[in-house]
Amino acid sequence: MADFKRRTFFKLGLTGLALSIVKPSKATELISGTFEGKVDGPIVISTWEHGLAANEGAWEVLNAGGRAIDAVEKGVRVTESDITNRSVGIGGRPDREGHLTLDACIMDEKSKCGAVGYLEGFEHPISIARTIMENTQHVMLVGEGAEDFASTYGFSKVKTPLKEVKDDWKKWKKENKDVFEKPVINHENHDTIGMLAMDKHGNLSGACTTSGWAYKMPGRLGDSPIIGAGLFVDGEVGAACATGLGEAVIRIAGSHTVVELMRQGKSPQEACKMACERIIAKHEDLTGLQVGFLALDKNGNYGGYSVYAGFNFALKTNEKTELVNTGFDRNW
Ligand code: SD4
Repeated sequence: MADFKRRTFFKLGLTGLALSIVKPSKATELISGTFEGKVDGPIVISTWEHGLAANEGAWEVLNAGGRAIDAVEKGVRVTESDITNRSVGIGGRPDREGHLTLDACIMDEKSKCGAVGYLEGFEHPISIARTIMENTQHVMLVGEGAEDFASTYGFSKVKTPLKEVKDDWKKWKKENKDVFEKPVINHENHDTIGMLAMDKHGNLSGACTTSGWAYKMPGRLGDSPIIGAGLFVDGEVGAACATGLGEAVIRIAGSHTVVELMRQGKSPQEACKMACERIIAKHEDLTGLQVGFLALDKNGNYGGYSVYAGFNFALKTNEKTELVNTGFDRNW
């Protein structure tokens, strides 16, 4: 399944921002589902192919009758520890100055949530986000404050970026001297893991974690650590998460929008589609502007949708282990 995704890069004419896009996936033997469905019993869905391994981690908890919040934390930790993954966790790509800064958030069925942003030198931002959720009156800590908090709570430091990632960055810097000296935000690839789960008690939770936009401007936060943008859970309605160009997701409070549409009676897949349509309506130039949403409602209905073709998600239930292509608005 190597070379599953290919990416190319375009510039957004109007804004001058250079944006990343995620190109269509090739079919694999694992793609056998439809992009919407319903299950009884525990379920976990997560973004992209790396979600397959992450779902297995989450499933250990769900299958043992554990809580959705524990499942999503355990699940995305698998991806955070995967040093071959260049868009999540310790293997991620750095910002334009060479600092790998990580963003994550987590939310449970009771609207308890925690988030961490611009975190450098820790392997598991998702667990730090959960520790913030459970041990402070705050929702989000960023930068040095978050790092001090993590150290206080016993998280150990790791050295980032990895040598091979640093070498890539040096090469990028050399080849993009103009961009580096006059930053216009960057133009590299990025994916994220967003995960949604429902446990056997019907409780929903979600997690989202990323290294964000590769070679981003220092200080940039995307949607992934922002509750309501990269992730939103309402235990009485459903849960949603996002991947793709974070700035576009933030502009429409994407995951919150999806959950509110489900509250109004839309199916998860319809809600994801409508959120994509809103993004399309709000952006004059959609060149390379890929965003994908996943959603799961409290009745076990799930779905996904993306602006461009090529977004997929991993699904795991008692009956199924699948990688599923979502519906989309347009081809590349
Ligand atoms: C971000 N939304 O930082 C994240 C990156 C991502 O697929 O999801 N890429 O904007």
